[in-house]
Amino acid sequence: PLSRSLSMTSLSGVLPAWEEAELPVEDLLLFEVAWEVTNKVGGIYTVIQTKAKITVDEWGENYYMMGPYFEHNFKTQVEACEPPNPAIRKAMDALIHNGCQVHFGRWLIEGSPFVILFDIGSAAWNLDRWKGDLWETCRIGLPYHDREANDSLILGSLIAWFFKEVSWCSLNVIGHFHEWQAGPGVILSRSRKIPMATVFTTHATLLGRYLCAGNADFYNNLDKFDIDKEAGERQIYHRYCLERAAVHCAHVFTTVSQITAVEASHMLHRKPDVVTPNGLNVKKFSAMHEFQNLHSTSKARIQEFVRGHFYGHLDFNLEKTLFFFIAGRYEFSNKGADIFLESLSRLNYLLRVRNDMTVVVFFIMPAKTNNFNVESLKGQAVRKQLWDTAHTVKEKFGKKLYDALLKGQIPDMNSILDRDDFTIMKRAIYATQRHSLPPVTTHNMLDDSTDPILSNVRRIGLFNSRNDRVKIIFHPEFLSSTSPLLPMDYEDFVRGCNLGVFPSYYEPWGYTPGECTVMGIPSVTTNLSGFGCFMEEHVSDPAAYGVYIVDRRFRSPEESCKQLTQFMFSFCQQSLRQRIIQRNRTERLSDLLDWKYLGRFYIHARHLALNRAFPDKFKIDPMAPLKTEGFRYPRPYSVPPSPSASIHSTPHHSDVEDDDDDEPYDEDEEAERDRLNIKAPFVLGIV
Ligand code: 1S3
Repeated sequence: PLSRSLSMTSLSGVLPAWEEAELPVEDLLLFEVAWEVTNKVGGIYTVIQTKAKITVDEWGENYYMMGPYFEHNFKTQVEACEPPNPAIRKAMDALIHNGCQVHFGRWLIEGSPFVILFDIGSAAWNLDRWKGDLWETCRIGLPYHDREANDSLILGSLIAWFFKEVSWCSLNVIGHFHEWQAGPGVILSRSRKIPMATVFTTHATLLGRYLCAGNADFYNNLDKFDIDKEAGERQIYHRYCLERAAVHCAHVFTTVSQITAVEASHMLHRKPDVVTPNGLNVKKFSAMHEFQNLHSTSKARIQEFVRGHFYGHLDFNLEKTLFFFIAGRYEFSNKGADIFLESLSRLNYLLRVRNDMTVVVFFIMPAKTNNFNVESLKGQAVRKQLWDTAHTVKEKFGKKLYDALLKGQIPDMNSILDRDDFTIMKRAIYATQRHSLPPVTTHNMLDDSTDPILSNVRRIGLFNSRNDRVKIIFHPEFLSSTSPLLPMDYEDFVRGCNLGVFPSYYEPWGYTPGECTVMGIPSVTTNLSGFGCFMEEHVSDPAAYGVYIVDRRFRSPEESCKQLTQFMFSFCQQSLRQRIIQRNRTERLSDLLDWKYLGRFYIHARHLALNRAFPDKFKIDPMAPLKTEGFRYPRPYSVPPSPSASIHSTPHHSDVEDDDDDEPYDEDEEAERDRLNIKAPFVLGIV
């Protein structure tokens, strides 16, 4: 049945339950439009892909996603089928009979949502006419050389046409559009007065991204920018006009975080109606500490890689080595790689003089390369050879030992290995000699001399030399389980690391630290990222839960560097047991990031849009606050109450030092006490 109650129960017993008026979804059709439907470009793909399950659970066969058709994506991700609803079939046919190709199927992801994909190429012959329509409608002109903007107009024109055809059916329609590329769809649908409710969500403003990348003191000057001039100077004025027009055309405007809501108010001149934070599709393991075991297995695989990469220079103790990483789109300063490197050089100094830990830091950011470099591949080959040699000698040794024991003798240990065995072993050891330092990058970089990460590594001198306690590995390609070098997919890699470091300057939401959190891996974020602000708002003492928030808003870059260095150094000072306890705490926050909880903001945005589009039919009190009650995760029971402790906020120090970082620690009792210690709820949501 499509009519479902929209009441949501608390997930874990910690989060508040929530009630919202029931919607007759059987009388409605929901369409969600994004350039990244079945088409991975960046973070929006993650949003719609992970959210699909809860939306299908609510809307069933009345939910459709819409985006561009790309043959490869369709063949690899979509199962073609017939639309179950005759109104959809009819609307598709209207376009198809006019020479525009439209494809329908089920996207093979969790929830298996229906997708309607529009072939941009097949409709491109209409471009000039549609550009004219756009100009007539809202005086926005698109230059011929901007392929992305032209494609977005073709997609938007097809979608508005499709909605026009669907509008003949008796069902009410909601269109939810994501990001400026979906902007023409909402602009044209509204200007043609198609009876439908519309929501537009921005995941980053065009100007915000450009201005931040250009080193502007963005957040202190939000009200001072001459936005039209800035857009013109960057040659994105037409895109900016599409974005701003879409924002103002939609019945409801939303964005992903409070900080981007403030940014949008200045850059787009409309205050978002609802903040719709990004969630994840959280998988819970039946065994409570399974994620700790997965950390252990994945860490062992990373250790193997490190053994190979640092062959001949393995003079650090892998049992006292931590793995840190940064990952994402390669926007050097927006993603905070600049202050990360600076802080690493300071951490290197601190570890050399005050600690016996080593930190291996991975940079996973795609850049232009010419494949893996020989030295990195050789490292793994040498490791494999040493492993084979050890295995051969072990087999021989074991057989001789076994034979001796069968005869009731203890073998002479001095002669159990013969000269040949020693020769094999010596040759294997000689093969590990190297005359260069372990490489900083795993690939041949095309722009080696100008690459920002490598240039800064040269400046701070972190070359993986023997006395460096911070080692750098730059992997300028996304990870894959089929890689010959580091055969792990991203999720397994994250699970094996100790700390994700994401000190972003421009980050409307930022999925990377959230992904760490749901896997129980601590991370560093900032108060300029939507995720960091969200955690600051909903968690008392986030650092105690393994979410370290660097202040990049009210401090100078130098002060932020100092704070980041301190976070990392304190992390290195934790005992093995403390790290285990902290991972348990980190994982406990995952319910807060689950779409099962955060999906309520999307539901609210849709209700508001229906009310604004069809006020007689869908009544809500527009002045009433969002009926979702937020709350604050309490400080973990065992953390000392003094606020000064929150910087370090590691679990309470234990006198007992475990030898095994990976031994699960049963924290049930502590978790229960934390659950009971819930503070008074407060309202969140509407900006
Ligand atoms: C944007 O992708 P990005 O990495 O370019 O959208 C993401 C999804 O909402 C968001 O997490 C991210 O901060 C934005 O920057």
